[in-house]
Amino acid sequence: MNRIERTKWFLDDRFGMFIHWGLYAIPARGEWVRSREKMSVEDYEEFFEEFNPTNYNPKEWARAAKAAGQKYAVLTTKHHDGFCLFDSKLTDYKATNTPAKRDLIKEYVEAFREEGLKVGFYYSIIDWYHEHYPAFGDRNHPMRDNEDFKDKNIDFDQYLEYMHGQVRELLTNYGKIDIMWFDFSYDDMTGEKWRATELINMIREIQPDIIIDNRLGGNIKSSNPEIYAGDFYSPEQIVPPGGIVDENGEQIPWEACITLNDNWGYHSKDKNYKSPKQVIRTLVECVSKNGNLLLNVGPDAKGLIPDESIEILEVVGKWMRRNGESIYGCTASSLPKPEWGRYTQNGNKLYAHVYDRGIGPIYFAGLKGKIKKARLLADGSELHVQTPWMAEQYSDIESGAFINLAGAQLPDEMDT
Ligand code: FHN
Repeated sequence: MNRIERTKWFLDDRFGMFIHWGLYAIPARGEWVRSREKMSVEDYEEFFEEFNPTNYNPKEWARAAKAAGQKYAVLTTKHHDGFCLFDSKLTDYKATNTPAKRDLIKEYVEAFREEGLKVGFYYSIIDWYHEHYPAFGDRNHPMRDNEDFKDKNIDFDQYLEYMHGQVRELLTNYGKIDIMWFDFSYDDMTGEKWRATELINMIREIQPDIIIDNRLGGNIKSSNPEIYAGDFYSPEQIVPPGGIVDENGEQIPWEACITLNDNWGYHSKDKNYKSPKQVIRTLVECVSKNGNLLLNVGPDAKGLIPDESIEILEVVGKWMRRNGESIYGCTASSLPKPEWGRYTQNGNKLYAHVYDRGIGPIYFAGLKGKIKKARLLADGSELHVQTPWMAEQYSDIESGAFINLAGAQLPDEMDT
């Protein structure tokens, strides 16, 4: 199966849930808290000793994602702090050894599959806990600066054996997995420094259909990418202005990962949430540029997705129930971006996302005589293709068409 075949479902689904969860939910100051605050192993250990998310019910998470219109999810199996949410046989630093005594990943996979969502694993190739993970390059991770290793006998290959072994565990012990989301290469720590070709060959052997992001390194834009360049590009906290193409101008699958507030992991004081309208327009913008949106939630230490996130997802879901046809299976349109909003397209169906209705009918450049009928997606009501009186006087619009929105209440204007 090639990349086009592997990513077809992904490009149809368009909208997923990212979930950052782990010990860092207890200090509740984001997933980099240990590094940023230079906590000692002992300081951070207390969170390991107390981690017990009594309200963790991934069925609730799955239902929230499904109701929001999300078709897949990616959950952190291990973040940079090295703590494993799964019952790895290669470490004691795992959820089954905390008061939780649960394989949190097993429960996640079962719950999301039961709701019909595809499941993905996020796995950090950076590891601040493993004794043989040193810092490389000038982007030392404060918890592992060279001072820590001056007198220690580091054998990085032992870390790589551990890392590859855990990826094998994850892709062997939990059934079919749809996405492997690695995070992240940097400076000279990229590609074969992770023994990436060997790792990808192993992954493809165990889960041939799985899709993999581009963060093992390698140049996915190259017409002859390294085997570990991945199946999709993973822009973060940005929608690439012109989408993403390779050196031949061919579309590359991509997925923008975006936080709902300013943190990936739970941060109890971060109330800077995006509005539902911002989320919906970001989703439309991604699809209008041939991309996906992976929207993040950071559950708290009890295992609950914050109420603010749930409320946003509920409004997004209400919009998706009316307008999801303009997202799922859609791509960019070949038409130039209209003044009043954005286009998405699916075959001969063109979807007009009208952000600014202006006055009078809205104008569709280049579509004179090409619009057979128009319907308001939100309620299926008929809209009239209507050339306004005197329009012929404006030569620049002679190739255009007009649709009269008079009386139509646009989704943005509805109470969603
Ligand atoms: O350092 C991580 C960060 O904590 C978060 O997981 C994001 C999500 O894509 N990735 C890295 C930053 O690029």
